[in-house]
Amino acid sequence: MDSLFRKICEEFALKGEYVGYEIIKSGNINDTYVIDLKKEDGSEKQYIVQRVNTRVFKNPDQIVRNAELVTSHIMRKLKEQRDPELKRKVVHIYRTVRGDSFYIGENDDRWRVISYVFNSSNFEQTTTKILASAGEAFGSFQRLLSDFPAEQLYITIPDFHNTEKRFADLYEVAEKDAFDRKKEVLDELEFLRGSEEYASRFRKLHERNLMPYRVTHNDTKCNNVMFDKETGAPLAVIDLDTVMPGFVGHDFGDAVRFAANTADEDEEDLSKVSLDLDKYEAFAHGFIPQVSDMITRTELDNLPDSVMILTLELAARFLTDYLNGDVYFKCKKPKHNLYRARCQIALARDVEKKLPEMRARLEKFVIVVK
Ligand code: GN1
Ligand code: MG
Repeated sequence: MDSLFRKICEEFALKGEYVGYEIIKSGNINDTYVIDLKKEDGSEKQYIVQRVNTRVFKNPDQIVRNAELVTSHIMRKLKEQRDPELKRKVVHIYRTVRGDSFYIGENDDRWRVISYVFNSSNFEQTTTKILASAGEAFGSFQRLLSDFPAEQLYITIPDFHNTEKRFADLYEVAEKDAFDRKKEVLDELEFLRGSEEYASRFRKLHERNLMPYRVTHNDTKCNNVMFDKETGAPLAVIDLDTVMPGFVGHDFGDAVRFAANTADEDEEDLSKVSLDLDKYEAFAHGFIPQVSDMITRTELDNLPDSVMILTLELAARFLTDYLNGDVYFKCKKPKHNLYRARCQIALARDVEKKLPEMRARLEKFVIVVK
C-alpha cells in the first residue's frame, strides 16, 4: 500500500512527505484510508484516499463532478455568510496534476483524494448530543443546497431511494432464488409484503404535488458527518457520492434508522434492537430548525413515517443482496446481509409500534413550520 499511496501523493501533487496510512472500516461500498503527510515545517497533514467501487458507481467521474458542484456551492454560501469555520465545514475534492478526477491504478482501480477536516472526528458511538449535531449538519446541508439547481447533478445511482423498486427487485431475486436461500427468508419476505403501503407513500404524495424533490444527501449515516473533536459541534458532511434529487424524509429517515437504533445495523441478537425515542427526538431537534424555512406541512408530518420507510428499504436491499449471492454490500462474515436485513426488520417492527409517540414528539415543532 505504501508505494501506491506515495504514487498517489505524487499524482495529486500533495505537499509534504508521505508518512503512513490508516484504514477506515466503516463504509460498505468504497475502500477508505487516511494518509499522513509531513510538511516541511514539521507539521502533519492528513488526507482521505478512497478507492471507488465501480461496480456500484458505474460512472465514477460523475460522483466527483457532483461532489465538486455541491461543495463549491456550499463554500460560496458559507463565504457569503462569513462563516469563520468555513474551511472545516466543507471538504475539498482534489484533482490530479493532469486535471483528472482519479488516479487509475492496477486493475483499473479508481483512486481519489479528499481533504481531511482538521481536528475532527466522526463519532461511531452516538449520544443524544451527537445526534442533535448530526441533525443540524444534515439539515443545514439541505438548507445550503435549497437553491442549488438540481438538474445539474448526475443521477449517480438511478432509483436509489425508490423504495417500491427496491421491493420489486427483492421479489424478482426471490423468484429466481439463484442461491437457494429463499427458504431461509420466508418470514422476512412476508413481513415486507405486508408493509408495501409504506413503500409507495412518498411516490403517491409526490404525484399529488405534496412532496417536492429537493437536493438531498441520501446516505445520512451518522459517520458521514465530521464533528469537532473537542466540542462535538457539527462541521462537514462527507460522502457526497449519492447527493441527488430526493425527498426530505430520505435524509431524515435514513439518519434515524441508523443512529437511533439501540443496536448496530447488523446486530444478530434482535432483542437488543429498538428505536431510541430520545435519540430520534434529538436528531429532529437538530434537523428541523435548519429546514423550517423550506419544509412543508406534509413533509414534516411524514418525518416519523420516513424512519419506517427507510428502515424497510434497507431491509429490502440487504435481503436482495443476500438472495443475490452478496455482490453489493461488503460482507465481513457469512450471512452478514441476512443479519443486517433481520436487524432492519426488527427495527421496523419497533418503529411501527412507536409511530404515534414519534408523531407526538414532533408536535412541538409545529409552530416553526409554515
Ligand atoms: C452503504 O458505504 P456506506 O456505509 O457509506 C450504502 C447506503 C446504505 C449503507 C448501509 C452507495 O453506505 O445506501 O444505507 O451502506 N451506500 C450505497 O450501511 O449503496
Ligand atoms: Mg456512502
